[in-house]
Amino acid sequence: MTADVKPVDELSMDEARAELARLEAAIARADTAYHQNDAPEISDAAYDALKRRNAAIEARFPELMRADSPSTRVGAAPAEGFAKVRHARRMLSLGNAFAPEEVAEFDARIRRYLGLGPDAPLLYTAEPKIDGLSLSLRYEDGALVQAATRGDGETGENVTANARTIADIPQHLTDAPALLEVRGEVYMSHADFAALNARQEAAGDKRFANPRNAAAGSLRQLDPAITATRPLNFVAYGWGALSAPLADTQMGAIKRLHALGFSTNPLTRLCDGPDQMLAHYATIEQGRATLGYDIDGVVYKIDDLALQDRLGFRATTPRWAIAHKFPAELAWTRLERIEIQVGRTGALSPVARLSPVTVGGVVVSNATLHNEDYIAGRDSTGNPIRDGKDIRVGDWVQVYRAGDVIPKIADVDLSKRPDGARPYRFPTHCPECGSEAIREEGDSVRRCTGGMICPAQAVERLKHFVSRGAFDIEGLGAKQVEMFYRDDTLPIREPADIFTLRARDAATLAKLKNREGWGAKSADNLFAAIEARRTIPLDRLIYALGIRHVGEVSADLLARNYLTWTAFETAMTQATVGQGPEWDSLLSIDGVGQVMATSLVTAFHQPAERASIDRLVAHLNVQDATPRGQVDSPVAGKTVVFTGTLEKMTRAEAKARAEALGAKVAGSVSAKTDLLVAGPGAGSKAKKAAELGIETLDEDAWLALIGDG
Ligand code: 9MJ
Repeated sequence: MTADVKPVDELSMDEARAELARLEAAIARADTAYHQNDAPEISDAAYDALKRRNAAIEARFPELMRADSPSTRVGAAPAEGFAKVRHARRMLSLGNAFAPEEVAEFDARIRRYLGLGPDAPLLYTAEPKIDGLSLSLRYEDGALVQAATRGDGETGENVTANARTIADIPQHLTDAPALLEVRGEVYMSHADFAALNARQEAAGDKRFANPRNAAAGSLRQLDPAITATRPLNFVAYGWGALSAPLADTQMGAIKRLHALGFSTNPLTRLCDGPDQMLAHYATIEQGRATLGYDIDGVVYKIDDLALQDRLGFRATTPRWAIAHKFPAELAWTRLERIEIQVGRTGALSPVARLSPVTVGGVVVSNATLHNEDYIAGRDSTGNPIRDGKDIRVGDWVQVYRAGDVIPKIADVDLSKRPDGARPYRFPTHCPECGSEAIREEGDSVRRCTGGMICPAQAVERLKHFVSRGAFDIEGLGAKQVEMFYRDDTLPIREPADIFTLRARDAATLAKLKNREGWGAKSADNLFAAIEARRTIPLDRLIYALGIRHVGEVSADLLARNYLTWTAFETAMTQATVGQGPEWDSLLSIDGVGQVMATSLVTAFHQPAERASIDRLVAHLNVQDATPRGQVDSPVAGKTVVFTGTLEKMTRAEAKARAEALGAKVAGSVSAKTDLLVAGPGAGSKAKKAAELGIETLDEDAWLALIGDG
């Protein structure tokens, strides 16, 4: 800006509008030069002046602020990342099927759940499964207000400014429900991918491995000006929160989305059962090479939306849809060596280091070898796999990968086995701490017995502790945790140490602030991020403990069942594996089985582990959980027992409905039962409930109570 520029106060509306357009173009040009071409055309000070002038004019004329204004962009701060967005309705992933029998089983499972006979009509949609990344677009009163990636399904990244640059994404809708979240896939066509890579190469930038990576890399650009130069497509296939239904059927809803201006997949078909679904799968698979974009399977969905609603969800996937994946892609390469990684629970995992090879467009140099039986050519029950062929260092092996999963080894070419290759000897001691590694009866995995003294286990536990679903401490990721673990002046050896970091003596802290790559500001930011996590929801804490078999979903179940840390901790302390009321009550939680329950109780009774948990919790303020399901339903928190024949729904559906409304469903009547729902033929349970004075309803009264009557 030069000195003769008019002060903002003196600008007319038209002058302001014209200048904003000029500024927007100048800033976009500077962004591209800086971020994309790595060749800045103006100084940082001149760039800042443009942004400040833009912001000052917008402040005086807010009505002129454009949706794509440079001030909504984060391009100037590339290190900060995206803001997080909590999805109004979870973004789910799909369960997988690989064989035709699994598709038939999917249909049978749905019929069982809904209580439909094998001949009752049941329609499905079948559509290509695009291999891109999912995106949720939120429209309010027809205007696009937010775009978010899936993330972990609950929380994604706010990529609104970037999504606005995609031509397939309408900025405005007419005749749309007041609130509409449209979900679909962002992807890049083969032709655009090839052209982008050619441009990258010409500019000396890195090439993308495949169209999906290119699409993800382009959408997750901190600078929307770069996204704008990337040829991205969007296809709509679903929806999230809605103020009014789109249609009665999946097919109808897709047509409605199309009418609203979204691209939808023209290969979507209505099928009357597994035979037609498999026929359409075959058609799509045959046409796969000429589609012009990557797909990795076919998605089947129940067409009737009322049935989708009744079917609902399992932990992370809908019951009403499944992805039928194409067979995995294969390639041959040489096994260079086998390395053993030690995980957070002490599991010794063998990893194949391979001569790099391209499998389905991705360069693969590692594959999992699962466990020692797998290397030896047998499964966990001792039966041969790969016709009993073992895997040896130096062998030619066939690698395959399906979708996102870690590559695996499918086969060995014995004709190419080098002379003198020896069977692999699985270590009997931990390669990290030297402790004995043992294999318990019935376990396919050998585990290090070093526990807390094993540095590999301790570091992996810490990495888990700070991971996304756990404490998720900004600035303290896997890399930093490794550094702190190995640091002798300012060590973090267990989770509690994270919360004492700041309280250590001043001289030690000064060392952190002077350390290379740290500086006073990043150290202060880290302390602030740690402070922010001293208050932690119960489910995150349970998950963060890293107890075997307790994942995020289970941690959430446990939290919603016990509600407070004290209740949870007391129950785990008082429980004995295999007996007693605390044990029974733990097992009565739907989703908690013997294996998880044993693992939990054992962890709380292991003195070193227990002491470490206690040291941690002393530093925390644990937030109570809310009970499962809807808290405001008339049956929330009640224990319900179903007995006799239900006529309007199957037992499985009744149980899932009740649980979704916050009720606990038990198998037998006891003093803790609040309600008995008795259909015709109810026997001893109805009698016992009458003796105990427990309220008993018939099926219709139950449906009326929960609002389904
Ligand atoms: C893809 N990737 O093409 C779904 N998808 O539906 C289609 N993904 C989906 N549907 C529910 N066509 C969750 C994911």
